[in-house]
Amino acid sequence: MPVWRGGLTFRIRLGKLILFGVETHPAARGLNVTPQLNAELAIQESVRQGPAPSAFHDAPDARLVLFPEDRDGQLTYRLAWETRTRTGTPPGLWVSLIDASSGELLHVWNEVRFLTGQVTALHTERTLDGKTTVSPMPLMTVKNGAGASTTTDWSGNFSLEESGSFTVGLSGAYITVRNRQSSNGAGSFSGSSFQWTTSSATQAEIDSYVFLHQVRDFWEPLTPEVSMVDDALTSNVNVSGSCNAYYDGNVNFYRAGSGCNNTGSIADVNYHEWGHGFHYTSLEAGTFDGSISEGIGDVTSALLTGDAVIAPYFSTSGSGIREIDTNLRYPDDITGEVHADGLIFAGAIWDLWAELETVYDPETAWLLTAQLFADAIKAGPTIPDSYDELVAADDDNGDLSDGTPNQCSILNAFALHGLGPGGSGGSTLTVAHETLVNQEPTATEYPLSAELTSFAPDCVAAEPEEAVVHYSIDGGATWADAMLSLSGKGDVAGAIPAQPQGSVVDYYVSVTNTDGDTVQNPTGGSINPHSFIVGELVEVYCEDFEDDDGGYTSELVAGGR
Ligand SMILES: [Ca+2]
Ligand SMILES: [Ca+2]
Ligand SMILES: [Ca+2]
Ligand SMILES: [Ca+2]
Ligand SMILES: [Zn+2]
Repeated sequence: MPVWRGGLTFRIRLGKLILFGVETHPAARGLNVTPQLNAELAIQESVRQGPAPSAFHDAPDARLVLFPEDRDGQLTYRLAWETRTRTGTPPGLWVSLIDASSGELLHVWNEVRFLTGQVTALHTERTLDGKTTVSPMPLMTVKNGAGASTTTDWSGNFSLEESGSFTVGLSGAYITVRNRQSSNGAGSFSGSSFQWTTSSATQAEIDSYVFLHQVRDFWEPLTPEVSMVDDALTSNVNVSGSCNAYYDGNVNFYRAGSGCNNTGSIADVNYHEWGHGFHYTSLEAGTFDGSISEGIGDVTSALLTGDAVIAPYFSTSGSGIREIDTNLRYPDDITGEVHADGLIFAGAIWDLWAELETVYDPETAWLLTAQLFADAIKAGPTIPDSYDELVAADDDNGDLSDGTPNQCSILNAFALHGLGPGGSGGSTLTVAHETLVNQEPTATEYPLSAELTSFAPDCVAAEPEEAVVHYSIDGGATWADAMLSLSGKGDVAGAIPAQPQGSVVDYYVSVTNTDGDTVQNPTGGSINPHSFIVGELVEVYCEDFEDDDGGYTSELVAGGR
C-alpha cells in the first residue's frame, strides 16, 4: 500500500494539506485498507465532484493510496482512491483523491501544463506613411504540437497545453487572411509570446487582419444583430492588380503598383470594403443601392478614423482617394459614378456628426451618429430617401408626426446636400388650401385663402416671405400673378381678379421662404393646377355613362375646354 507521495518532501497548496518531510510513515502501518467504495464508483465521484463534471472523461484509472493528513498536530491517514481521467475540452489530465469510505473528494489537480501567452503584431498604424505600431492579435487560432488549439482573446492572450512548439497563421474565429501572391503567413514559437513581423508574413496580411478586427470591434456593440460583426470573413490580400479593392462576400485588396500602395495595408480601405458587407448584411428591407453603398463604406471608415479624407497614401504620393466633407447636393451633383454619388450621402452623415457635436459631448455625438447611420441603412434606402430613414431611426416613440429627438440636426445636415425637406426634396412648409368652386360671372374678384404650417418650426430659421396666386385663362399657356397677404400666424389671403364669363381659370398658390424655397398648392403647381369656371354650369342629367349615353345628351351651357 503506497503512502500518497510517500518519501517525498513537498507542499500542497490546499489548506487541508500540510508540509511534511518524513521518509517513512510508521503511523500508517496497521490501518484498515479495505475500501468501502470500489474503483468504478471512486472514478464516478471524482468526475462528479471535480472541476469538469460535464466534460467527457476518458482513460479512467484508479489505485488505492494512504493519504496523510494533519489533525491538530497529529499525523493521520485516510484510505483514498487516486483516480486519473482525461478530458479534451477543457484539456485535462485530472488526478483526484477520493476518500475510499465516504466518497469525499479530498484533492484534485490537472497534470496538463498550460502555457499562457500573447500574440501581437507589428503593423501599419493606419496607412503607408511610415508609421507603425504594435497591437495584440485577437481571435487568432493558436495550435500546439499535439494538434490541440485555442483562440486568443481580444487582448491577444491565450492559454494552451504545452506540447512542442506553438503555431499561428493569420486566421482565427473571425478573419482568415489569404495571401494571393505567395504562401500564407505562418508563425512558430516556443516561448510565451509571439510577434508577427514581415519575417513571418507579408505586411498586408498582418495589416488586414488587424484592421478588420478594428472595424468589427467598433461596430459590434452598436449593431450586435448584424451578421457582419459575427460571421467568419475571408480577406484576400496581395491580389493581382493595383489601385483597387472590392467586396464580394470576401474582402479583396490589390498589390502595390501603378502609383498606388498595397490597399490591404490601408486601414480606411479595409474599413470601406467591410462597410459594403455591413451594408449588405444590415438590409432588412429596401434595396442594395450601389451609390449609397459607396457612401456607407466611406462613412464606416470615417467614423473610425475621424478623418473626412478617405485613405491617405492610397497613392504613393500621399494623396487620399476621396474627401467626404463636401458640399455636393442631390440631385444637381449626381454624376452616375457610384463613388462620386455616394459622397452626397457620406457628406450628409459627416455634417450630421458636426450638427450633433453642437448638441452633445463629442463621444455621445460620435456614437449617436454611428447608431443613427447603422439603424437607417437597415431600411435599404437610396440616396434621395436616406433622410426619411435617418429620421425613422431617430424616432423614439413610434410617431413621426410629433418629430424625433434629433430631427433638426438631421434636417439641417441633409439640407446642405439637397436631401430631406430642407433640401430640394420639398420644404419644411406645407400650404393647405380649399379649392375654389365655380364663380358667378357677376363677382368682382374671387377671394381665396390658404394656411401655412411649418413641419419643423424649431429647425429652420427661414420664414415665409412672399405669397402669390398664379392664374391662367388660356389653359396654362400664359400665367399672371396676384400678390396674397401673409400673416405672422401663417394665414394667407387674397383674391384672383375677375375674369370674362366662360373663362376656365387654372391657378395655384405659392409661398416662398426667406431661404428661397418655394412651396405650392397643389404641389405640382402649373403642371396640375386647380381649376374653376366663371359662369353657371347647368347640370342637365346625371348618369355615369359607363355603358352608353342612356339615350340622353348633356350640354355645357357656358365655358368648356
Ligand atoms: Ca451578434
Ligand atoms: Ca460640408
Ligand atoms: Ca432607434
Ligand atoms: Ca416621434
Ligand atoms: Zn466601395
